[in-house]
Amino acid sequence: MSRPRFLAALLTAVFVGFTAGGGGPLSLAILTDSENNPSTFTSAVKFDIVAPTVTASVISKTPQYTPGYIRQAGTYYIYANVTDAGNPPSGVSTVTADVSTITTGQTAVALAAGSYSVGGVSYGYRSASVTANNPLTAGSYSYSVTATDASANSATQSGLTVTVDNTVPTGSAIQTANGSTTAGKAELGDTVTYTFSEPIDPQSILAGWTGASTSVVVRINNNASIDTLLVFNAANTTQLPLGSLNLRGDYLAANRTFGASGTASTMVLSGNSIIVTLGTASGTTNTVVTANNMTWTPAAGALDRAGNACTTTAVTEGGASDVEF
Ligand SMILES: [Ca+2]
Ligand SMILES: [Ca+2]
Ligand SMILES: [Ca+2]
Ligand SMILES: [Ca+2]
Repeated sequence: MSRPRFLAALLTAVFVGFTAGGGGPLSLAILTDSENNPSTFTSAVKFDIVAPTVTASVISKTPQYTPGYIRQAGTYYIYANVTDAGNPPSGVSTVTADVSTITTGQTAVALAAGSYSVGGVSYGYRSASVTANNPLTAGSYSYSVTATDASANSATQSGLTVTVDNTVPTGSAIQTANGSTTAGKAELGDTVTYTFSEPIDPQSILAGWTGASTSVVVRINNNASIDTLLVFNAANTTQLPLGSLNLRGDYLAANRTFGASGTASTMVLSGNSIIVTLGTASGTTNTVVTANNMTWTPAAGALDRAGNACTTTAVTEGGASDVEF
C-alpha cells in the first residue's frame, strides 16, 4: 500500500472507531504525519447533548404479579425503562425515583440496571425494596423518575402514579356448575367459582401464575356426609390458598383426586373470580339429590393487588339451594 493510501486508511479506521465506540461525551482525533505532510488532520466527532427518556415506569408490591398497587407499611419496588439518544448516545448513567409522597424522605431512590419483569412487562431498571409509610391514606399518589446520561444530560418524568389500597379482600361468593352430564355428581368438566371482593394477585395463589389457565389437582376428601374440596398444585404436593370448601353433601364415599392423572384440573383468573374446572376423577363418585348450601372458608394466603391478606370469614353459597356440580 502506498504511503498516502496507508495514511488515508489509518485515518478512516481511527475516525470510524471513535464514531462507533462512543463512550465519552466528546471524541476528538488528532493525527500528525510530520515526515511526509506537515499539515495536521483533525476530526471532531459529534457528541451527546440529548437527555435520556423514561419510557415506562410502574410501582409494585414485593413480591407480586399485578403491579400498580401498594398498601401502607408494605414493601414495594420501583421499575423503569430508560433509553438514551445522542450522536452517539453517551449511555444511561443513573436512574433515580422520587417517592417521597409514599415514603418520607425518599427523594432519590437508586434504580439498578438489570432484567426485570412485572405484570408481564419487562423493565431494565428496578429499585431495591422500599417500605411505604404507615399510616398512609388510601388513594392515588404521584411519583417521578429522573434519568441522567454519561454526558450529564438529565430528564425527569413526573406525574407517574401508584394506588394505595389498605382494604383487605374478603370472600364474597361461592358457586359450582355442572359442566358434564349429571347434576349432583362431581365429574370431569364441572366447575367451582371462588369470588372475592376485589381482584386477587395470581402469584399469591401459585408462584409464577399470571392468571391464565393452569393445571391444578382438586381433592375432595370424604367426611361422611359433609365432604370437603381443596385445591392443590399440579404436582399434588402443596395446597393452594383457596381455602376449604365444605360441600354439605355426600359426594363420594372415599377420598378422590381430580386431574392427578388423565385430564388435568385447571384454574383461571377472571375479574374478581378464580374458576376451577375438575379434571379426571381418580375413582367413583356419588350422585347427590338433596339440595344444600356450601360453605367456603377462604385462606389468608390469598392477597389483593396491594398485598393485603384475605379474611378467613366463611362465605355461604347464595341463591336457591341446589345440589353441587
Ligand atoms: Ca384491597
Ligand atoms: Ca356434574
Ligand atoms: Ca362422603
Ligand atoms: Ca348448593
